[in-house]
Amino acid sequence: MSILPLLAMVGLVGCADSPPTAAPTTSPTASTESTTTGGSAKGDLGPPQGEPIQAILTDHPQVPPPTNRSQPAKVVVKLEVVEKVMPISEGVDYTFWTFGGDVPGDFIRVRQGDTVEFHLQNHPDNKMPHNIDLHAVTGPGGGAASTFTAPGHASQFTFKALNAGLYVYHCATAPVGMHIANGMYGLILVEPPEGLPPVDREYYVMQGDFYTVGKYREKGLQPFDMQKAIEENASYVLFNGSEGSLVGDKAITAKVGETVRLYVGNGGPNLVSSFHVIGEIFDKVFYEGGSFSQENVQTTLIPAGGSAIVEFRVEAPGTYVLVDHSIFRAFNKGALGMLKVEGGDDLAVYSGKEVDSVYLADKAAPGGAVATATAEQSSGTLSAPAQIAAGQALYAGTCSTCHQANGAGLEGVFPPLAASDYLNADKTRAIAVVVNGLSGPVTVNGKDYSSVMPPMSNLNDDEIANILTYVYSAWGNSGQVVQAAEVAQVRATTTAPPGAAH
Ligand code: HEC
Ligand SMILES: [Cu+2]
Repeated sequence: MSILPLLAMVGLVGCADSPPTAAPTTSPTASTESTTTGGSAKGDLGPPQGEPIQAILTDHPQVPPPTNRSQPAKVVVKLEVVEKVMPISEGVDYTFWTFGGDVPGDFIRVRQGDTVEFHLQNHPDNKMPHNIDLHAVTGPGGGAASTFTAPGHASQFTFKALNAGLYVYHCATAPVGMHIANGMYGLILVEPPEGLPPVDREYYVMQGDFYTVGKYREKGLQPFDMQKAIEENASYVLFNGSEGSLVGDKAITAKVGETVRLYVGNGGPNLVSSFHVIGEIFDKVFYEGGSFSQENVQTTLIPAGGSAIVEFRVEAPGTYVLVDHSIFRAFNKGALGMLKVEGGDDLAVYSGKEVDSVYLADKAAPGGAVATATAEQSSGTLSAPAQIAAGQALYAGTCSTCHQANGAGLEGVFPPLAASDYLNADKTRAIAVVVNGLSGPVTVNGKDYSSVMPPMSNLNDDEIANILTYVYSAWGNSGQVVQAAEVAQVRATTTAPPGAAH
């Protein structure tokens, strides 16, 4: 049937006086034809066969192997809740509450019709009671009421996985929002009985939003901020629980010509993800983690407490960047990951330079230098070399976009920082330029510029101190050292232009 008569039918249903209960796509015939895997009524495939199976659980970004079974089984899942401090960004720590010791929690993979015996253990060192609500469960609370577990205790309940799909699980202990915001979520895949078509690579990526008392990248141990969470004013939006968890040598990988399947979840607690891979088109998206797929998708919406399965073939080598295309989240809150594809160029598909370091700014190379500088600063031993190393990492991308990697600037547009008389003459003035920006006529090394440098309001005092210390140490400059306290002083005594972030 072509789409036109179908639309006409929908129109008729809408116009008729009869109650609009049976739209074409939900009529019994339509659902039997089109959803071979769907529907809870079809999910009871009989009693479990054979010996119980211990579920293989994986940490992100890995996914357990396909179940490869043709019979329903009893599958035993043991998940331990662990509360622990881990980095949320370089030099920033956060007390996460986790299912299995990491955020997102362990990936669980079962087959439709399986009977799942679920054990939830709450580590004795924990402070909070926890439970679990699996969206794959048919039953009140998704298991939450049966699994309420105090520290040092364990609970058990059993459910039959009646519906195929990719489901979120999360803690549902009051205050629910806080438990989720602290990282208590993960994914459970219920394969259709015939399994999913084989692909070369499968990965587990899950987004979440985080709320800290300090600003984005403000160093040290950052407590949860309830008010920001209520206002949905996220400090971080992250893939796999920490900034940089899928960047550099932690990027996911594939080879040219391979097919990739991403199981993408969104734990929330608040934000909906506009999931996009820069430079790829999703050949197929099982939107909302359900049984239907859509083809040729650029960006897919993933609701909080929801998921999507995206599939694509990689045709050209390079770095593909995973983002939430609500794009400030990617470049200013951390929602950025990488897929590195190796292999020969297919110049017919794509020829030219890679996503470059200017685009990725300091996300391209998290060197650990920033963390070293932060550690030294908090122990009161911050050395100029550590500042320079951290500053160099931050300069790349942040300032180099305009002033160039070698500090030479661009004739008539961006003044040089290399051997700049303007820079070297007045340290306090240089700090003010970075904090508040600069516009209007300025003369550098005898050449006039009249342009605009926006305030670098994405940088905090430490970062500006380290960048300027690096700049002063490089390219024939004066070698002065800039302390965070000096930046704070300038910030306190000058006025930022309207619209600058603070
Ligand atoms: C978006 C482009 C851009 C970025 C990014 C940028 N600047 Fe600038 N910068 C300029 C422009 C343009 C001027 C000159 C403004 C004018 O003409 O009034 C300038 C001027 C300066 C000056 C004074 C003139 C000189 O050359 O000594 C300093 C110092 C400086 N920038 C440092 C930095 C540092 C450090 C960073 C990174 C934290 C940075 N800038 C990022 C565009 C930029
Ligand atoms: Cu909890």
